[in-house]
Amino acid sequence: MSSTTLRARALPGSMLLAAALALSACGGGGGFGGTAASSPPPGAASGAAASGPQLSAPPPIEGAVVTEGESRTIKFGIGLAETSPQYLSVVHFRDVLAQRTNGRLKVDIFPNSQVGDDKQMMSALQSGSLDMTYPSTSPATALVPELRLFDLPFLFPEAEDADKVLDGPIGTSLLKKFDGTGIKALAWAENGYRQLTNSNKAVTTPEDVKGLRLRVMENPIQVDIWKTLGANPTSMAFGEVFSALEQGVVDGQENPWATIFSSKFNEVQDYGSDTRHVYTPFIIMASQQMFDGLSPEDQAIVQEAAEATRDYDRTISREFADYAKTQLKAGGMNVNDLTAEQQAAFQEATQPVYDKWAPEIGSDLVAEVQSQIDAG
Ligand code: KDG
Repeated sequence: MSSTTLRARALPGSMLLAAALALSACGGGGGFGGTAASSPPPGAASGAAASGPQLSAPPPIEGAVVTEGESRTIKFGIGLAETSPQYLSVVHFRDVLAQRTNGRLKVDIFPNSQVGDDKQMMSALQSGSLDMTYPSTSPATALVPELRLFDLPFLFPEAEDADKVLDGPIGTSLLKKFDGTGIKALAWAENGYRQLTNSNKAVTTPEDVKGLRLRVMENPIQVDIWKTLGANPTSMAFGEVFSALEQGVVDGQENPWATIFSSKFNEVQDYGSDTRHVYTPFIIMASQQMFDGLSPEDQAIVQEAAEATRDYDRTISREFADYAKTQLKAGGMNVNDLTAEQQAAFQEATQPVYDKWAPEIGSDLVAEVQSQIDAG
């Protein structure tokens, strides 16, 4: 056995709050410069509805209102659909800015990768042609290699372990590593635990993965995880995943249940396995050019709005996860959990990935994260 001990194992906690919300799937516009998605009507998050996920309403918006200052519309692109927790949290971001600036700062939201994939949107921030985006950490590792930390399999036993690391000195220092890249990294948020789907068979053991053609995020550790398990991984931008599954270019993919449901992958995938093999954070980020052009007062408001977005996203992401999994099963997807022993077999089988990449990422950083997790 390698020097690195097996990470702490934990059975997934699963909670689900229940109030009622209809998630409006508003149509998005065309390419960039097209019409921004119309957001759910204000207050929709707290409205009762006959069906739909039961999510907490956004918290009350607090903080001083700054009336004086420039007016502008912030162009905010994301990869996920309007029915995703990510989108709803950007709606909250929009509402916080509107209230705290008395309507001066507006936000046009462009979902569904319509203004580009994660990498394209990040380079648009660097050039100043897009103002904000909210990608997974995995495609951002070319800019900040230390973010590969979050591609390590089975690193965080529970989401609260991730919160502790991300909201502490380690997370703060990782956000600062974007300084000088043309991107202002404002806050973390939650994409969530990744689950495996495919169109061939139920997966309960590493053996079942052998030979599966899988789409993975554009990141060498993601490729390595599935190669190590005997699959045939292909890196691909998120916006191409649905059609690749539909056309049989790949057999499967891996994403949180919320994404699998909100992006309708169940329409082209028959099997889902609760593997929880990686916890992926999101990063809420702005163009440095845009951010530097704001007054100090408006910079503070954008920063505080991003932190409010983080908090709300985490709340509804965790509420939505169990709802999405339940809906996928009800809709006919063959969804299986893994026993603790089965999950341990995946953790054991991916230990070589952890052992290979931890020193590359930084043994001290990985050890510091591990000790924070172990400290409970
Ligand atoms: O907006 C985020 C998406 O573009 C993407 O990062 C989601 O986890 C994701 C994936 O699989 O690419």
